[in-house]
Amino acid sequence: MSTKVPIVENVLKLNDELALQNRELFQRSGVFAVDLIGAPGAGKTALLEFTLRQLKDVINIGVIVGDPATSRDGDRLAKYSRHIVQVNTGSGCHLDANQVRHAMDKLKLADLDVLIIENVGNLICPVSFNLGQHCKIGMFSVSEGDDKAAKHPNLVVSADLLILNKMDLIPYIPFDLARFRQDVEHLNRAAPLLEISVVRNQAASWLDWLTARAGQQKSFRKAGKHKEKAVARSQR
Ligand SMILES: Nc1nc2c(ncn2[C@@H]2O[C@H](COP(=O)(O)OP(=O)(O)OP(=O)(O)O)[C@@H](O)[C@H]2O)c(=O)[nH]1
Ligand SMILES: [Mg+2]
Repeated sequence: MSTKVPIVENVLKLNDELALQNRELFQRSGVFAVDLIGAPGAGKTALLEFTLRQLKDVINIGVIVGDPATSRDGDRLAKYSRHIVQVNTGSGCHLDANQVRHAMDKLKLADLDVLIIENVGNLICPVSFNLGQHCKIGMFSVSEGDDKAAKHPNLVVSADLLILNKMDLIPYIPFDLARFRQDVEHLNRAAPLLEISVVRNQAASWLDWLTARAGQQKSFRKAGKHKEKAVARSQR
């Protein structure tokens, strides 16, 4: 009877410890890491294809992509970057810190500015598992219906950035945009909400956000390195 809750707690505790190690590796490599969470079909991989295409001469992006059974997303992304690792989770409904750690072993972090982790399509399970990322992104799309932010408050509350994709479909399907915006604002005023359409290549706000955050991470690392050198000099 009493074993059930402690087992779940232990799993999350172990995951948190591994996530901390992942975070240290990201910090040391100066890599800005994001966890992209959204429902199946929200357009996560489409957004990453667009991003890799648009930013290929600007920043080096690696992707770890989680999927229960196929390498299809990884194959799509491999057309645009050699820094792609596909993780099959089988019956698992989310990626965990250990899977990300193993996938990171297949990447040269030192060559990257940004690592995007496309989580398994799911709005619930991935939210509880810290991967060591700097930012968590919650992605919704118009075709899922305007009630999804309200129905999945844990994702909205914990996200650093929210994306609403498939804005091109607004004229064709019932979607109360004002209500969706209101639900998001009610749950999380701090996270920006970016309304985009990947198929129309209308996602400049996302590219701006990503490049700005990647730049901040790089300067943070440079400042850290200067500080380390200054401390080493003062100890000589
Ligand atoms: N209309 C429209 N369709 C889009 C847009 N972005 C993506 N799609 C389509 O949505 C479908 C799902 O896109 P994916 O990128 O595979 O979605 P995903 O979130 O990666 O899905 P999973 O990996 O299965 O969770 C594809 O048919 C895309 O072409 C968009 O902005 N507008
Ligand atoms: Mg995908």
